[in-house]
Amino acid sequence: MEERYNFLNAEFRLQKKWEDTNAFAVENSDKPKYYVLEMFPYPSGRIHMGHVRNYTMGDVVARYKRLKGFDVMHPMGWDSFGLPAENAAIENNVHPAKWTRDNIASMRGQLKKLGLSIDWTREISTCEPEYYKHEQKMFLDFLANGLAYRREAVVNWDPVDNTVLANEQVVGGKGWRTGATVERRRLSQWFLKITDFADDLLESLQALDRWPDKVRTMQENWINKSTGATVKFTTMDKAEEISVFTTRPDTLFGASFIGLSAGHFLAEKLALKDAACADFIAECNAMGTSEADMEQAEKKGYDTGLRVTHPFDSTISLPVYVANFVLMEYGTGAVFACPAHDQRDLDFARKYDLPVQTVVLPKGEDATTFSVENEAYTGTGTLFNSDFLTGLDVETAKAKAIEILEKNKSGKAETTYRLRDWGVSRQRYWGCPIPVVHCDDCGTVPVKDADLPVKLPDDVSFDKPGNPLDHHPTWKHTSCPTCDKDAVRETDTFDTFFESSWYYTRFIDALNEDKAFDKDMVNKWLPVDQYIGGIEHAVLHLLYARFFNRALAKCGYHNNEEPFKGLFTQGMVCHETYQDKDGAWVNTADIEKNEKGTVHKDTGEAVVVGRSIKMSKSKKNVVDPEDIIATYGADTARLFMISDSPPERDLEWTESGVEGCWRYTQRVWRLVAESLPSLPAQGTTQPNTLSDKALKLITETHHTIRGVSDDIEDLGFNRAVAKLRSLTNAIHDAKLEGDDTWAVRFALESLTLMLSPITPHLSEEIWTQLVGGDICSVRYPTHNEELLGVDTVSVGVQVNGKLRGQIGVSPTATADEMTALALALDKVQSILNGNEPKKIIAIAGKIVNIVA
Ligand code: ANZ
Ligand code: ZN
Repeated sequence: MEERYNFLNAEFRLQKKWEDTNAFAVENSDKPKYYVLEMFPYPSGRIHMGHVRNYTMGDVVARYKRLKGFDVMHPMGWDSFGLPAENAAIENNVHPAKWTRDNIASMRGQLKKLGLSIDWTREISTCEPEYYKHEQKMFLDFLANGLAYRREAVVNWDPVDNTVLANEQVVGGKGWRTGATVERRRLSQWFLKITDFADDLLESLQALDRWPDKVRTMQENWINKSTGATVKFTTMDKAEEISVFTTRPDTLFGASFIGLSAGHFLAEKLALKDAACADFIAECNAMGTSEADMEQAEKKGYDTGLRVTHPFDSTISLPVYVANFVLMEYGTGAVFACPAHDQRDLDFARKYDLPVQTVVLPKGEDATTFSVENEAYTGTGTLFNSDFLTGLDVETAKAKAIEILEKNKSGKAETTYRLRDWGVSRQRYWGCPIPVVHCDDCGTVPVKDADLPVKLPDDVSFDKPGNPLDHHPTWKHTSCPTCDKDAVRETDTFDTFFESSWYYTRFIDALNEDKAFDKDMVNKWLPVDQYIGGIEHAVLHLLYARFFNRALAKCGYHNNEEPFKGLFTQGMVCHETYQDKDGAWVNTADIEKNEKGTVHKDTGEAVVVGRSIKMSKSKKNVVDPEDIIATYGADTARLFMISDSPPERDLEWTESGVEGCWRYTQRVWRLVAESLPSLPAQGTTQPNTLSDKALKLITETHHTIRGVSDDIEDLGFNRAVAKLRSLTNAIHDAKLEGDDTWAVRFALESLTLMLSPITPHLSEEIWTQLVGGDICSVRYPTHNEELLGVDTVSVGVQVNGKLRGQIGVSPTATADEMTALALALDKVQSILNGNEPKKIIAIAGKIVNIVA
């Protein structure tokens, strides 16, 4: 064996071999299946460290499961529709299709350099008609099954991208991509009936026990089921009826006004005759549409002059305001306000000098003195000042109020969700055309199956603002599928979340030309066993996909409902930031650290070192994965991506960390190279007599096998790496000779196999020398429970003198090994928060004390 490991040679050669033999093709055998998937990338042009981390984690799982005897599906594709391609077309005069395909080609090359064990025969790109024709068919099936519909709606309009945004794409009143303040418009839009599944989507979260709690909570809050009542208020002249949704019917006796949203039909009706009302509505419409905006904006209203009668007492009348804090798309778009017990209502009432009547008395308060000034009381208590509800607790009063409302026919129990139907129409070119035609006589007519796909035209121009499909001279002119008269195509395209809602299903049968996929194959392969991606998709993509999969099941496509059995959201990759004396960001690549400190490598000028934050182009703190792979090799990059921090946490990129990983790979190689000449032949049976030292090494190896398997099953990659490093030290330190080298071979073979999901090139090279044959066809080592029994001791880990955890180690574990395990504990990592410990005191077999 050569003395040094030449990664350049090995990685290039092995990647070519894997590619030529399609080494990671799905077998479709009778082995148990395992489907591991990372969220597929948008083809922006270059991969970044976030991708490297994400795909490394998935690949470790994929390779591990293969060694464990599973038939593994690990595919890759491109989420390739979307606005950046159109923006590139506008800015650089390149066709979106060309821009996208070129980017895919370069990113594919970059991903291959990582040595990912992907079945590339399943590669898909969502912007190709071979992909999107199937989703056009799905849409037609949704239409036929009542899961898609068109209606006029108040929409979020992004004035920069000139398109509609879904509620999920409006963040703090701004477009999620452009940051522009979103406006409201009324447009006819296509919707998917996600609300049909609201209860199921909510209830089923309970069973997703391999999802992070925070993602489940976010979805729960997004769906936000509210139980309460709708209450009807009639104007004094009985001409109009206003229905409101409330979760607090118990507080009806504290009502002081009715609030209409600016988009409420009655508000619009009044505006026709009342110019001041119209002005106020226009003012509301210029404001952001999100709840956060409404929450923050100063409460404002317009008194319409209308008065309604109280449903419980016809002698009470209430004024009707148009109010800027009432949302159009929630409940009924109208509220009754009880200022004493709702903060928004209180702010409004104080501003317009409306009555504030308390009706819920907190425990321990006196009814004669309790009052509300500027802070509403929203807690529980006993009803008072409330006629027949007086004396009841809040829950009982709610039920009683509903009972009376139902009896009087002035209201009824009601459940509402915050979740809205998913608006999927976008006024953009680079998306999947919505396969319908508008006919003057027949209305909206679906395109015939036989005429799918409705392909995007290639010859488009971007010289006018707005939708190029709409401007195209001929594309939209067609004939009606029903009556054959001249008709016009829908020129809107689907929201690109449409494509990502089912791509994981297409991978299962990616080459099927006739249909989206074979039902039996999908029934076998779904759900995805382990899905890995960013937390930013917690409510958008992950909720849409859960819905879409259910909708497909309902249309008979397959029998699976929940698409992702296990979900893991990885942390971000961060790096220090640098600024020059004028505050301008300095590229990480231009930095040099020398005896003068941190300086610009060309000018020698000192730079200010800033906080470590998520790598981003705007802060210029990115490290290009390709540079790292070229300098250190893919295995080092992979190892570093998973070894330093728990995978759900942010990872701080440091040059020294990468170098440490590189040295470790060299160390493993050297250990094997130096041991090999004295090892017994491969397959030799265990000698009858082994020294205690050798037996200890065997036991420790079994411990490591068990620990590393458990860690990888739990996605605790950093802990697994710590154990592997510790075993490497143990092999080195054992210095075994003669018959005892049997134990060294056993330990080295096990180590190589355990490392192979993480550093596949290095491991395969070592395996060839150590054993021979194909490492991919070998099974993961199994531990022998009998050998483990008594042989661990539990050692306490202290940080700054406080006990923070326990590690299980062999009684012979060295201080260094214990330290490595202690540092890998989540608790310890979180206390260190990315900083190096100031001091570590470890006493073998007793304790590890870390000074942070
Ligand atoms: C009267 C009331 C009295 C309310 C009280 C609260 C406290 P969740 O829990 O989020 O579902 N609401 C209803 N529709 C609304 C709309 N379109 N825009 C803004 N607010 C709306 O919230 C339900 C409560 O939010 C409802 O209960 C209603 O105010 C308000 F002491 O009705 B409540
Ligand atoms: Zn027609």
